[in-house]
Amino acid sequence: MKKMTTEELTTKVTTEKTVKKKNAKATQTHKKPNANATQTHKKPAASAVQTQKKQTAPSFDAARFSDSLEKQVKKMFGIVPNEANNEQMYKALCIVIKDILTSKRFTFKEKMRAQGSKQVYYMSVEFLLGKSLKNHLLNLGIEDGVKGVLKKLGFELDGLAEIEQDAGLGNGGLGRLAAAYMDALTSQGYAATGFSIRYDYGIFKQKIVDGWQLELPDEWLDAGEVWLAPRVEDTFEVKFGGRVDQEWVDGKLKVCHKDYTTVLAVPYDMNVSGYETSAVNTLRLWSAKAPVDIDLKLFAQGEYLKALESKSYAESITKILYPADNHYEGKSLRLKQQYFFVSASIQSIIRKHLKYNYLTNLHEKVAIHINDTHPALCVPELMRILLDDYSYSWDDAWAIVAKTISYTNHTVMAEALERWPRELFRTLLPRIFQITEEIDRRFRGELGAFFQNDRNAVDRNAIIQGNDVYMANLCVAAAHTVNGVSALHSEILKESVFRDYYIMRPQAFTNVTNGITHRRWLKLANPKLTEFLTELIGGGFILNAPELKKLEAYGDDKAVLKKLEEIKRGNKLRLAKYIKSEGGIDVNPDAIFDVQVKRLHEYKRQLLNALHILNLYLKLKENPDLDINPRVFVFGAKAASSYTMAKQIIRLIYQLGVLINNDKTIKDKIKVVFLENYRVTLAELIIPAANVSEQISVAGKEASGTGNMKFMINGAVTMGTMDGANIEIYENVGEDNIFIFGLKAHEIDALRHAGYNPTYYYNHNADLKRVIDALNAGIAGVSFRDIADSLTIGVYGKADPYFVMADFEAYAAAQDRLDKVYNDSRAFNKMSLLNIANAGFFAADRSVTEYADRIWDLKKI
Ligand code: 26Q
Repeated sequence: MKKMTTEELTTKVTTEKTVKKKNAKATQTHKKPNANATQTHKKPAASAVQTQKKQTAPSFDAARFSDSLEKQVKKMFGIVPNEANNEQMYKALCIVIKDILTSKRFTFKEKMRAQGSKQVYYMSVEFLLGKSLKNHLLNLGIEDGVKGVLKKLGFELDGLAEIEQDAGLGNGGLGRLAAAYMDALTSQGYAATGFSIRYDYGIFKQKIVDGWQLELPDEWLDAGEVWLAPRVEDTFEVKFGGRVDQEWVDGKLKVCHKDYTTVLAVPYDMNVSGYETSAVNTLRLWSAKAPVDIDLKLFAQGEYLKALESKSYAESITKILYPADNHYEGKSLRLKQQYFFVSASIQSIIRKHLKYNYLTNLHEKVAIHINDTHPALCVPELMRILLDDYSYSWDDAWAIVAKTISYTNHTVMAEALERWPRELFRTLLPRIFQITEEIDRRFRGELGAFFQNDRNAVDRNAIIQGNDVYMANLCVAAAHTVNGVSALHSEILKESVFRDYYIMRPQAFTNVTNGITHRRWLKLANPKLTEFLTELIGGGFILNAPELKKLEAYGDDKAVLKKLEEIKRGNKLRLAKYIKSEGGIDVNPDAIFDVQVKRLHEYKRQLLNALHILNLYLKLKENPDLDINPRVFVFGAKAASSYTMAKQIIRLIYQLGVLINNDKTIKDKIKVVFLENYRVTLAELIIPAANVSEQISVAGKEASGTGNMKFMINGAVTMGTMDGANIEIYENVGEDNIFIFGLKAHEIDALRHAGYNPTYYYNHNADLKRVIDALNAGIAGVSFRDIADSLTIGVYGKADPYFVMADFEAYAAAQDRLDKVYNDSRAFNKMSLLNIANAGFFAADRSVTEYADRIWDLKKI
């Protein structure tokens, strides 16, 4: 097969989408509701009134709710509501909401049972949920009602909601996506269960001290445990270590796993609510527990530490979330975590299925989805149960597995692909390893047959290669469908990462572009904007995001544009207050708020942003009257604890703040703010306040990105490269409403191929040279020679592996363009409006519907 160039890839993606968009435009029927828009948004449309009414569900019974709350306070704390403090009221309120959801869940389960419906099981080591209280109230449509009840009792909902801590059971994009999909699946009325780990400690709390990142433990359970319901009766055993023998049992040769260590998996269930639906789904989190707390025999012999060993072995498994994102490390505890939650989940799926069904029809009732390779052990674990516990033949078992499991890939970066050392795997999971070896043996046979015994083709695609087990290969070999998370990413998978597999089985590959929970990012995070949109175009977009398109009709309406600007300014003021109270920095709400918030990684190129800021600063020093709009550069990012360069980049941004924010000579033209402990809740404050969304990864590396979508729907304009979902944002919003710069994926490949020389740019761009020299000389007294070296000569290996130097000039030019456009506030506001209007495609509701239709074969209940 002819290899497509990445250039063709980008153009292919682009043209396909353009055609689709043109068609969509052609069939678009809605018209601008009223020519006199100033009037229009004063007089709410009839549909808006309806939606607003719907918001406080007619079924809300304030007296009953108040009564339940009172009873709960009494039961939990033995007091009456006006004796309760905020913490007590918060906990009681959460329990009342949890009970409402649980009773809805009963009804929903009955419906599912009656319909014998198929379910999807979404397996993910991360679910980055954020806060739940307000989200449940929004979904149940009782926010206003509950506010009223609390008021009467002398409490403020907002005050109570602040007590909740983020459930940070994830690092970033992949974890947030899993949470978004549970919400969307539920809102769409699909039956879905999420499976993951009940980490005692979520993603660390970040403190910045003198520019250094410090990591503190995140004890989310203190305020988060109220949402969990232990289901001790559904505890399962998970077996580690030991050896595998074969024994004759009842005339049959049986596999016997012996001398293993048992860990108990105890489930804690969380309700997942959806918007205006009778559906309530479950997120099941497994916690590890030892079968006995203490070994009495050893204790009696005086072996006190040994007597406690099994307890600490077990409990370490679900103690903490690994804080690394897009980086693989072969830690045995991590492998234990993966097998632990996978084994418990698969056992639980099978037990439930067998209540009403036979195993042979598993795929008719069950779809198992693997979120990245972390749950890949689902494959051998399901095989193990079918073979060892239910005596299936290999071929029959494999047929079931292959029809049931699907897999999403989230990265093409080599350092993020999981590869477990064979010996570690074999010792920790001897039976699972045997099965994996057999899968590999048979798969090698298939590869050999297909590639006519081309040894290289077999070796490079096998599951076990040398001393390593390649988890992505295991997933692709087993899954009936493999998908990428944006159009470009899915093309790259087919053309490079999984090229041979694609040639073998093209029908197995597809794309599902990521989506976001637009209700959280609009209605919860930006209520003023939501209210205004509802006045203009009705509230239909809340359930059906593509209706945002109706907003296009107001693109030239001065009053609407002005109002949008006012709302944005209000959100900027809210953020400015936070910046002042957290960091003591004064920022001007009339400046451009230019934001880059996401995990810190070199490929995401926060460094490119920092170099541009430094460049601007040096220009301002030369000419304090430089004609630019005032700008506030806002950053938020956690770095993996062992990622030295990432931490150094945080320090650079911090030092830029020290240098720039205190320099009176530049007349407050620019400010730099690094907000510590970026998390979902902080994103809800920052994103609605952004004018500019920085999405500047090196092309070909960001699988999709989802922050880009959250900014877009909140009216920020993207400054971005042609990478991941930026390409689809570009397609949807049109080239005039986005700032695109830099090398395309195929150009990056070509440059890499030709031999990339970053010092060329140093020598040929005077601005860049000055910036790099300044890093060497020091920023506010701290030298950043290591960063400068990494860009020019290379510290560990190649210099500038993410092409910062190559894209610098184009980036600076795009920033200049943006600054010029901002001079015309109407033009900029129109861009902002068109971004909101065209963000509908990026709703998770659309993504999960695609998964349901094209991958899981799932019907709404
Ligand atoms: C693996 C093994 C050992 C330790 C850690 C890991 C690990 C953990 C987390 C590897 C990767 C992750 C997370 C990856 C991630 O968040 N990827 C992002 O997924 C988003 C949702 O699809 C995309 O939008 C982003 O582009 C992608 O970077």
